[in-house]
Amino acid sequence: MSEIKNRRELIDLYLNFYKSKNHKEIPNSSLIPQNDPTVLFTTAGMHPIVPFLLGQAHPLGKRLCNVQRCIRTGDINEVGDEYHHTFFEMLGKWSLGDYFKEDAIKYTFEFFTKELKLSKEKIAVSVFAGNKDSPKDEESISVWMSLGIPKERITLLKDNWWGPAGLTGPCGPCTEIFYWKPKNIKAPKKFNPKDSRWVEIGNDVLMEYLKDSKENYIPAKQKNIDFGGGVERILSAINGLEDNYLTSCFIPIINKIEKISEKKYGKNKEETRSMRIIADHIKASVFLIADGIIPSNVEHGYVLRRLIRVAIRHGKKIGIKNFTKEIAQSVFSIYEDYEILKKNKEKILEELNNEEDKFNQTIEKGFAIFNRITKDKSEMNCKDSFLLYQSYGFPLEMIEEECEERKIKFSKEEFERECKAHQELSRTASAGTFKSGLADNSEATTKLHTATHLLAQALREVLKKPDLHQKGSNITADRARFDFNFDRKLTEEEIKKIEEIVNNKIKEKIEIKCEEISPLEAKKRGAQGIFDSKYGEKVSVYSVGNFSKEICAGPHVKNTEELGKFKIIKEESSSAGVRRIKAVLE
Ligand code: ALA
Repeated sequence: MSEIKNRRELIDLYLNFYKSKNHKEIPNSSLIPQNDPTVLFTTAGMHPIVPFLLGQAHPLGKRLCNVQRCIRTGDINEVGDEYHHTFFEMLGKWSLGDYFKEDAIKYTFEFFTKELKLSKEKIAVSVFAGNKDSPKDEESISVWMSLGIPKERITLLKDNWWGPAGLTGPCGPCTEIFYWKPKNIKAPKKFNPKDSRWVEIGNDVLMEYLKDSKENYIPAKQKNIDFGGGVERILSAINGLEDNYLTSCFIPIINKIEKISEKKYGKNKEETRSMRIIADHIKASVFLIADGIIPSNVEHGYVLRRLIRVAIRHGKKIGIKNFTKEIAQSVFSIYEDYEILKKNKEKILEELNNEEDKFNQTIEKGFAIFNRITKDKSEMNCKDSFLLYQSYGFPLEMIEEECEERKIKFSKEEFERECKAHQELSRTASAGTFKSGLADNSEATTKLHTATHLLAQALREVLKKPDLHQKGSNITADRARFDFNFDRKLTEEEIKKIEEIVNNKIKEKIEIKCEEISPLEAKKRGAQGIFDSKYGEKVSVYSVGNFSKEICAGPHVKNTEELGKFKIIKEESSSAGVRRIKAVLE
């Protein structure tokens, strides 16, 4: 087995291997995707190359490789165990319509067994089992067998499928490679993917399909390979470690936390969990600030704020305060190869410090109120806890923890009920403001709002652009203005067709439904919009029959028949790559 301990050594070995197979290295891009507003963050190496996966020629050719920084907020609540992270690095390789399954699998196998010298006896793989959209992947099975992987180490899985990363785009079955981690226990003959001692170290996505906005899987003209392998996991596997936080990707941070908290990592379960959360979240925050994000209450900035604040909360649990800057220094020491960290060092430290100060003040104020409202009480009522949370920004987790410590009764269910009641109240209130503020015209605006949903879907269909989305919108009582990503003037014929589709939907008298679901569920159901902006929270998804489904705050009419007649009055350029439509309802 390889002696590699350092992440950069692993990355260099990987890149050199693929360069020797005629791959060209592409840059490690920003964590903020440049051309894809349906996702907040770069979650895999393939994000920046979607246009090339779709057929555009890449200036560096058909074989690419890189290491890409990634953020996944999807399992943020899992962070705290041995192997979940929000920030990680992904090794990637791509074939853009060049080699396919056989070579992809052979390269992957060669890298792991020859370069990293992993024993074949400890390798297992999974292959796509087939479903209604795509058949069982027989070819991958025979390639793995030709490489000497026995049948009982090849498992067929229905969910061996990857992508698309956003709502639509390239995707396909995948084949994953697993490694048996324990050093002193022999790998079982038969592979059981549920046994967590088998750890996934790489994934070859065999991109044969394009998913459209109607959930159809269309065979792609260009078949691609998209490989991804997590640096932290691979390092941990090749070093026989049961815990990614013990690899060189984390150990300097963990050591720093140990030093300032005077606590030992691994000794106490809860404290170890807090240390991991601090290490992960501060690392992710450092990289986000380097990529231009600052803490705020919306979108990327909101995620950053949450990461920093959760880290601070866990700092409190292990008895440390004003630590984010110091932890950040240890992040710099691990990632010295990132120019972007060097360049933005001062800014990163300043932003972390500011946010920590702000949050400390919030907590201080919150504690004063907390003490006042719980004085001589054995119970915290839901109105008070809601006030603390909503008006003073005191985190719910802290309310729970403080109540527990002081033996004050607190019901999370009642708190959540109160939250919900309040949400409904404020919704009604804002609908009220809406009505009175716009006097007689509120109805007109509501109608135009619904019409823009129909317009967006009609545009997608007529322009055959499933990834078309809203770039901006402004609605007055007289007209709707809708900006979208498209790079040429629409023809008269296209405009006519769009109007016709919208008007047909109006005639069909379709009911508009609203559901409150999680962003993840919204994504699963194919809704348009931004998904992981406020993880954990519910979003409103408005559906117009099967025609349109969008995350939106509303308000909307109840049935399309209320809309009247839809007409486009202007189509013009708004900015580079963005067109603007003005439309009315007559
Ligand atoms: N894009 C693939 C993944 O993230 C390789 O697993």
